[in-house]
Amino acid sequence: MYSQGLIGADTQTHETPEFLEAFQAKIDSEQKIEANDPMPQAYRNTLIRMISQHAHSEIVGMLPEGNWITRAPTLRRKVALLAKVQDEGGHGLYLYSAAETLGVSREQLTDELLSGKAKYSSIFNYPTPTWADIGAIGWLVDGAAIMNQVPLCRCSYGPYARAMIRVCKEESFHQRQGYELITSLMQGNDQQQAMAQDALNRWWWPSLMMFGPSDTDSQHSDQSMAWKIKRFTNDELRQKFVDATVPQAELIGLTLPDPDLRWNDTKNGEGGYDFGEIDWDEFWRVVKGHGMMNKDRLAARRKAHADGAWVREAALAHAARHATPDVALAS
Ligand code: FAQ
Repeated sequence: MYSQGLIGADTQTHETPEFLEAFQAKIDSEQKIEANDPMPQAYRNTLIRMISQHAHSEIVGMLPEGNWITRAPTLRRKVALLAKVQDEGGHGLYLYSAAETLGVSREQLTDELLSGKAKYSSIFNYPTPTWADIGAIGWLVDGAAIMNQVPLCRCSYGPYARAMIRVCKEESFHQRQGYELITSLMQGNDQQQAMAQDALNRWWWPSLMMFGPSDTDSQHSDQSMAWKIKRFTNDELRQKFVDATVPQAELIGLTLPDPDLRWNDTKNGEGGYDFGEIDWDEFWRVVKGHGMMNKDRLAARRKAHADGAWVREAALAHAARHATPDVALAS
């Protein structure tokens, strides 16, 4: 359980059955819960867990693409990539701020990431060895992120829902730049086309894993759906992503690396793609810290934090100086 900071400390509740019933009725009538509203401790903890994991994902998620900023093939590509990676950093900051409204401090969240205690999305533990990976990330990873995050704009917790609106607008640009990049490679020579196909082969399954465990194994979905934090289950969103992405791949001549993929007219009553079994052992291995890049990602974040120590010290010294009128006047 997260310790409470100052914000939210006066919103501790006695969770009587009447209180819980009234809270659920508020959720059911689609009213937003705001930072200073009373809320069950379990609702607060779920949001802190989910929003902070999301914030960490955005920050760690800058690393795989950041790897290519100095090697982008043209100035135009470099400008787009720089803007995208910077956007992801911004998303992390909005999300840490949204988590702070629940009474947890940014320092605590940062410590949990750097100590390896906190989770972040499995997808960012895969390497980016070729330029085509940048296209695949924008197209698939941001595409999956949008599928998951558009419903979060209707999350019952107001500060998270509002942060998601801007995040989704930016993710939409990211997805388009990725798909456009992959499309350009597919219009290029044999080697470029092979590079695009190889990137799709490596990113397809990890992108499907981003949506989390299947509904039968998801621990939190039922309660989060009842609280209208999540609006769709993990499997529902994964299916929507597959249905939207397969035609995009086919349009530009790419082949999905799944022999079991085929259109099924009767799926879920409205048609959809059947697809192969996800390698859940791989998913849990990566989530538990044993993916290809977990150690490098954490090492990079720890180094960035240590290198930034002087900035934090200078900012705090500046704030302290200006918070003391006598010192400010004397200077
Ligand atoms: N990786 O019971 P559920 C992005 C954990 S942002 C690692 O189903 P829940 C933008 C889960 O935390 C990507 N762990 O959990 C970008 C839980 O563990 P816990 C991040 C995972 O919360 C693009 C356990 O498994 N997006 O890509 C993963 O109901 C490009 C059981 O799972 C968000 O965070 C995973 N993939 O559903 C940035 C969106 N999946 O906490 C840079 C908000 C599950 O009990 C470049 N989050 N786990 O220890 C969500 O929608 C949900 O939290 C889910 C998981 C869907 C991720």
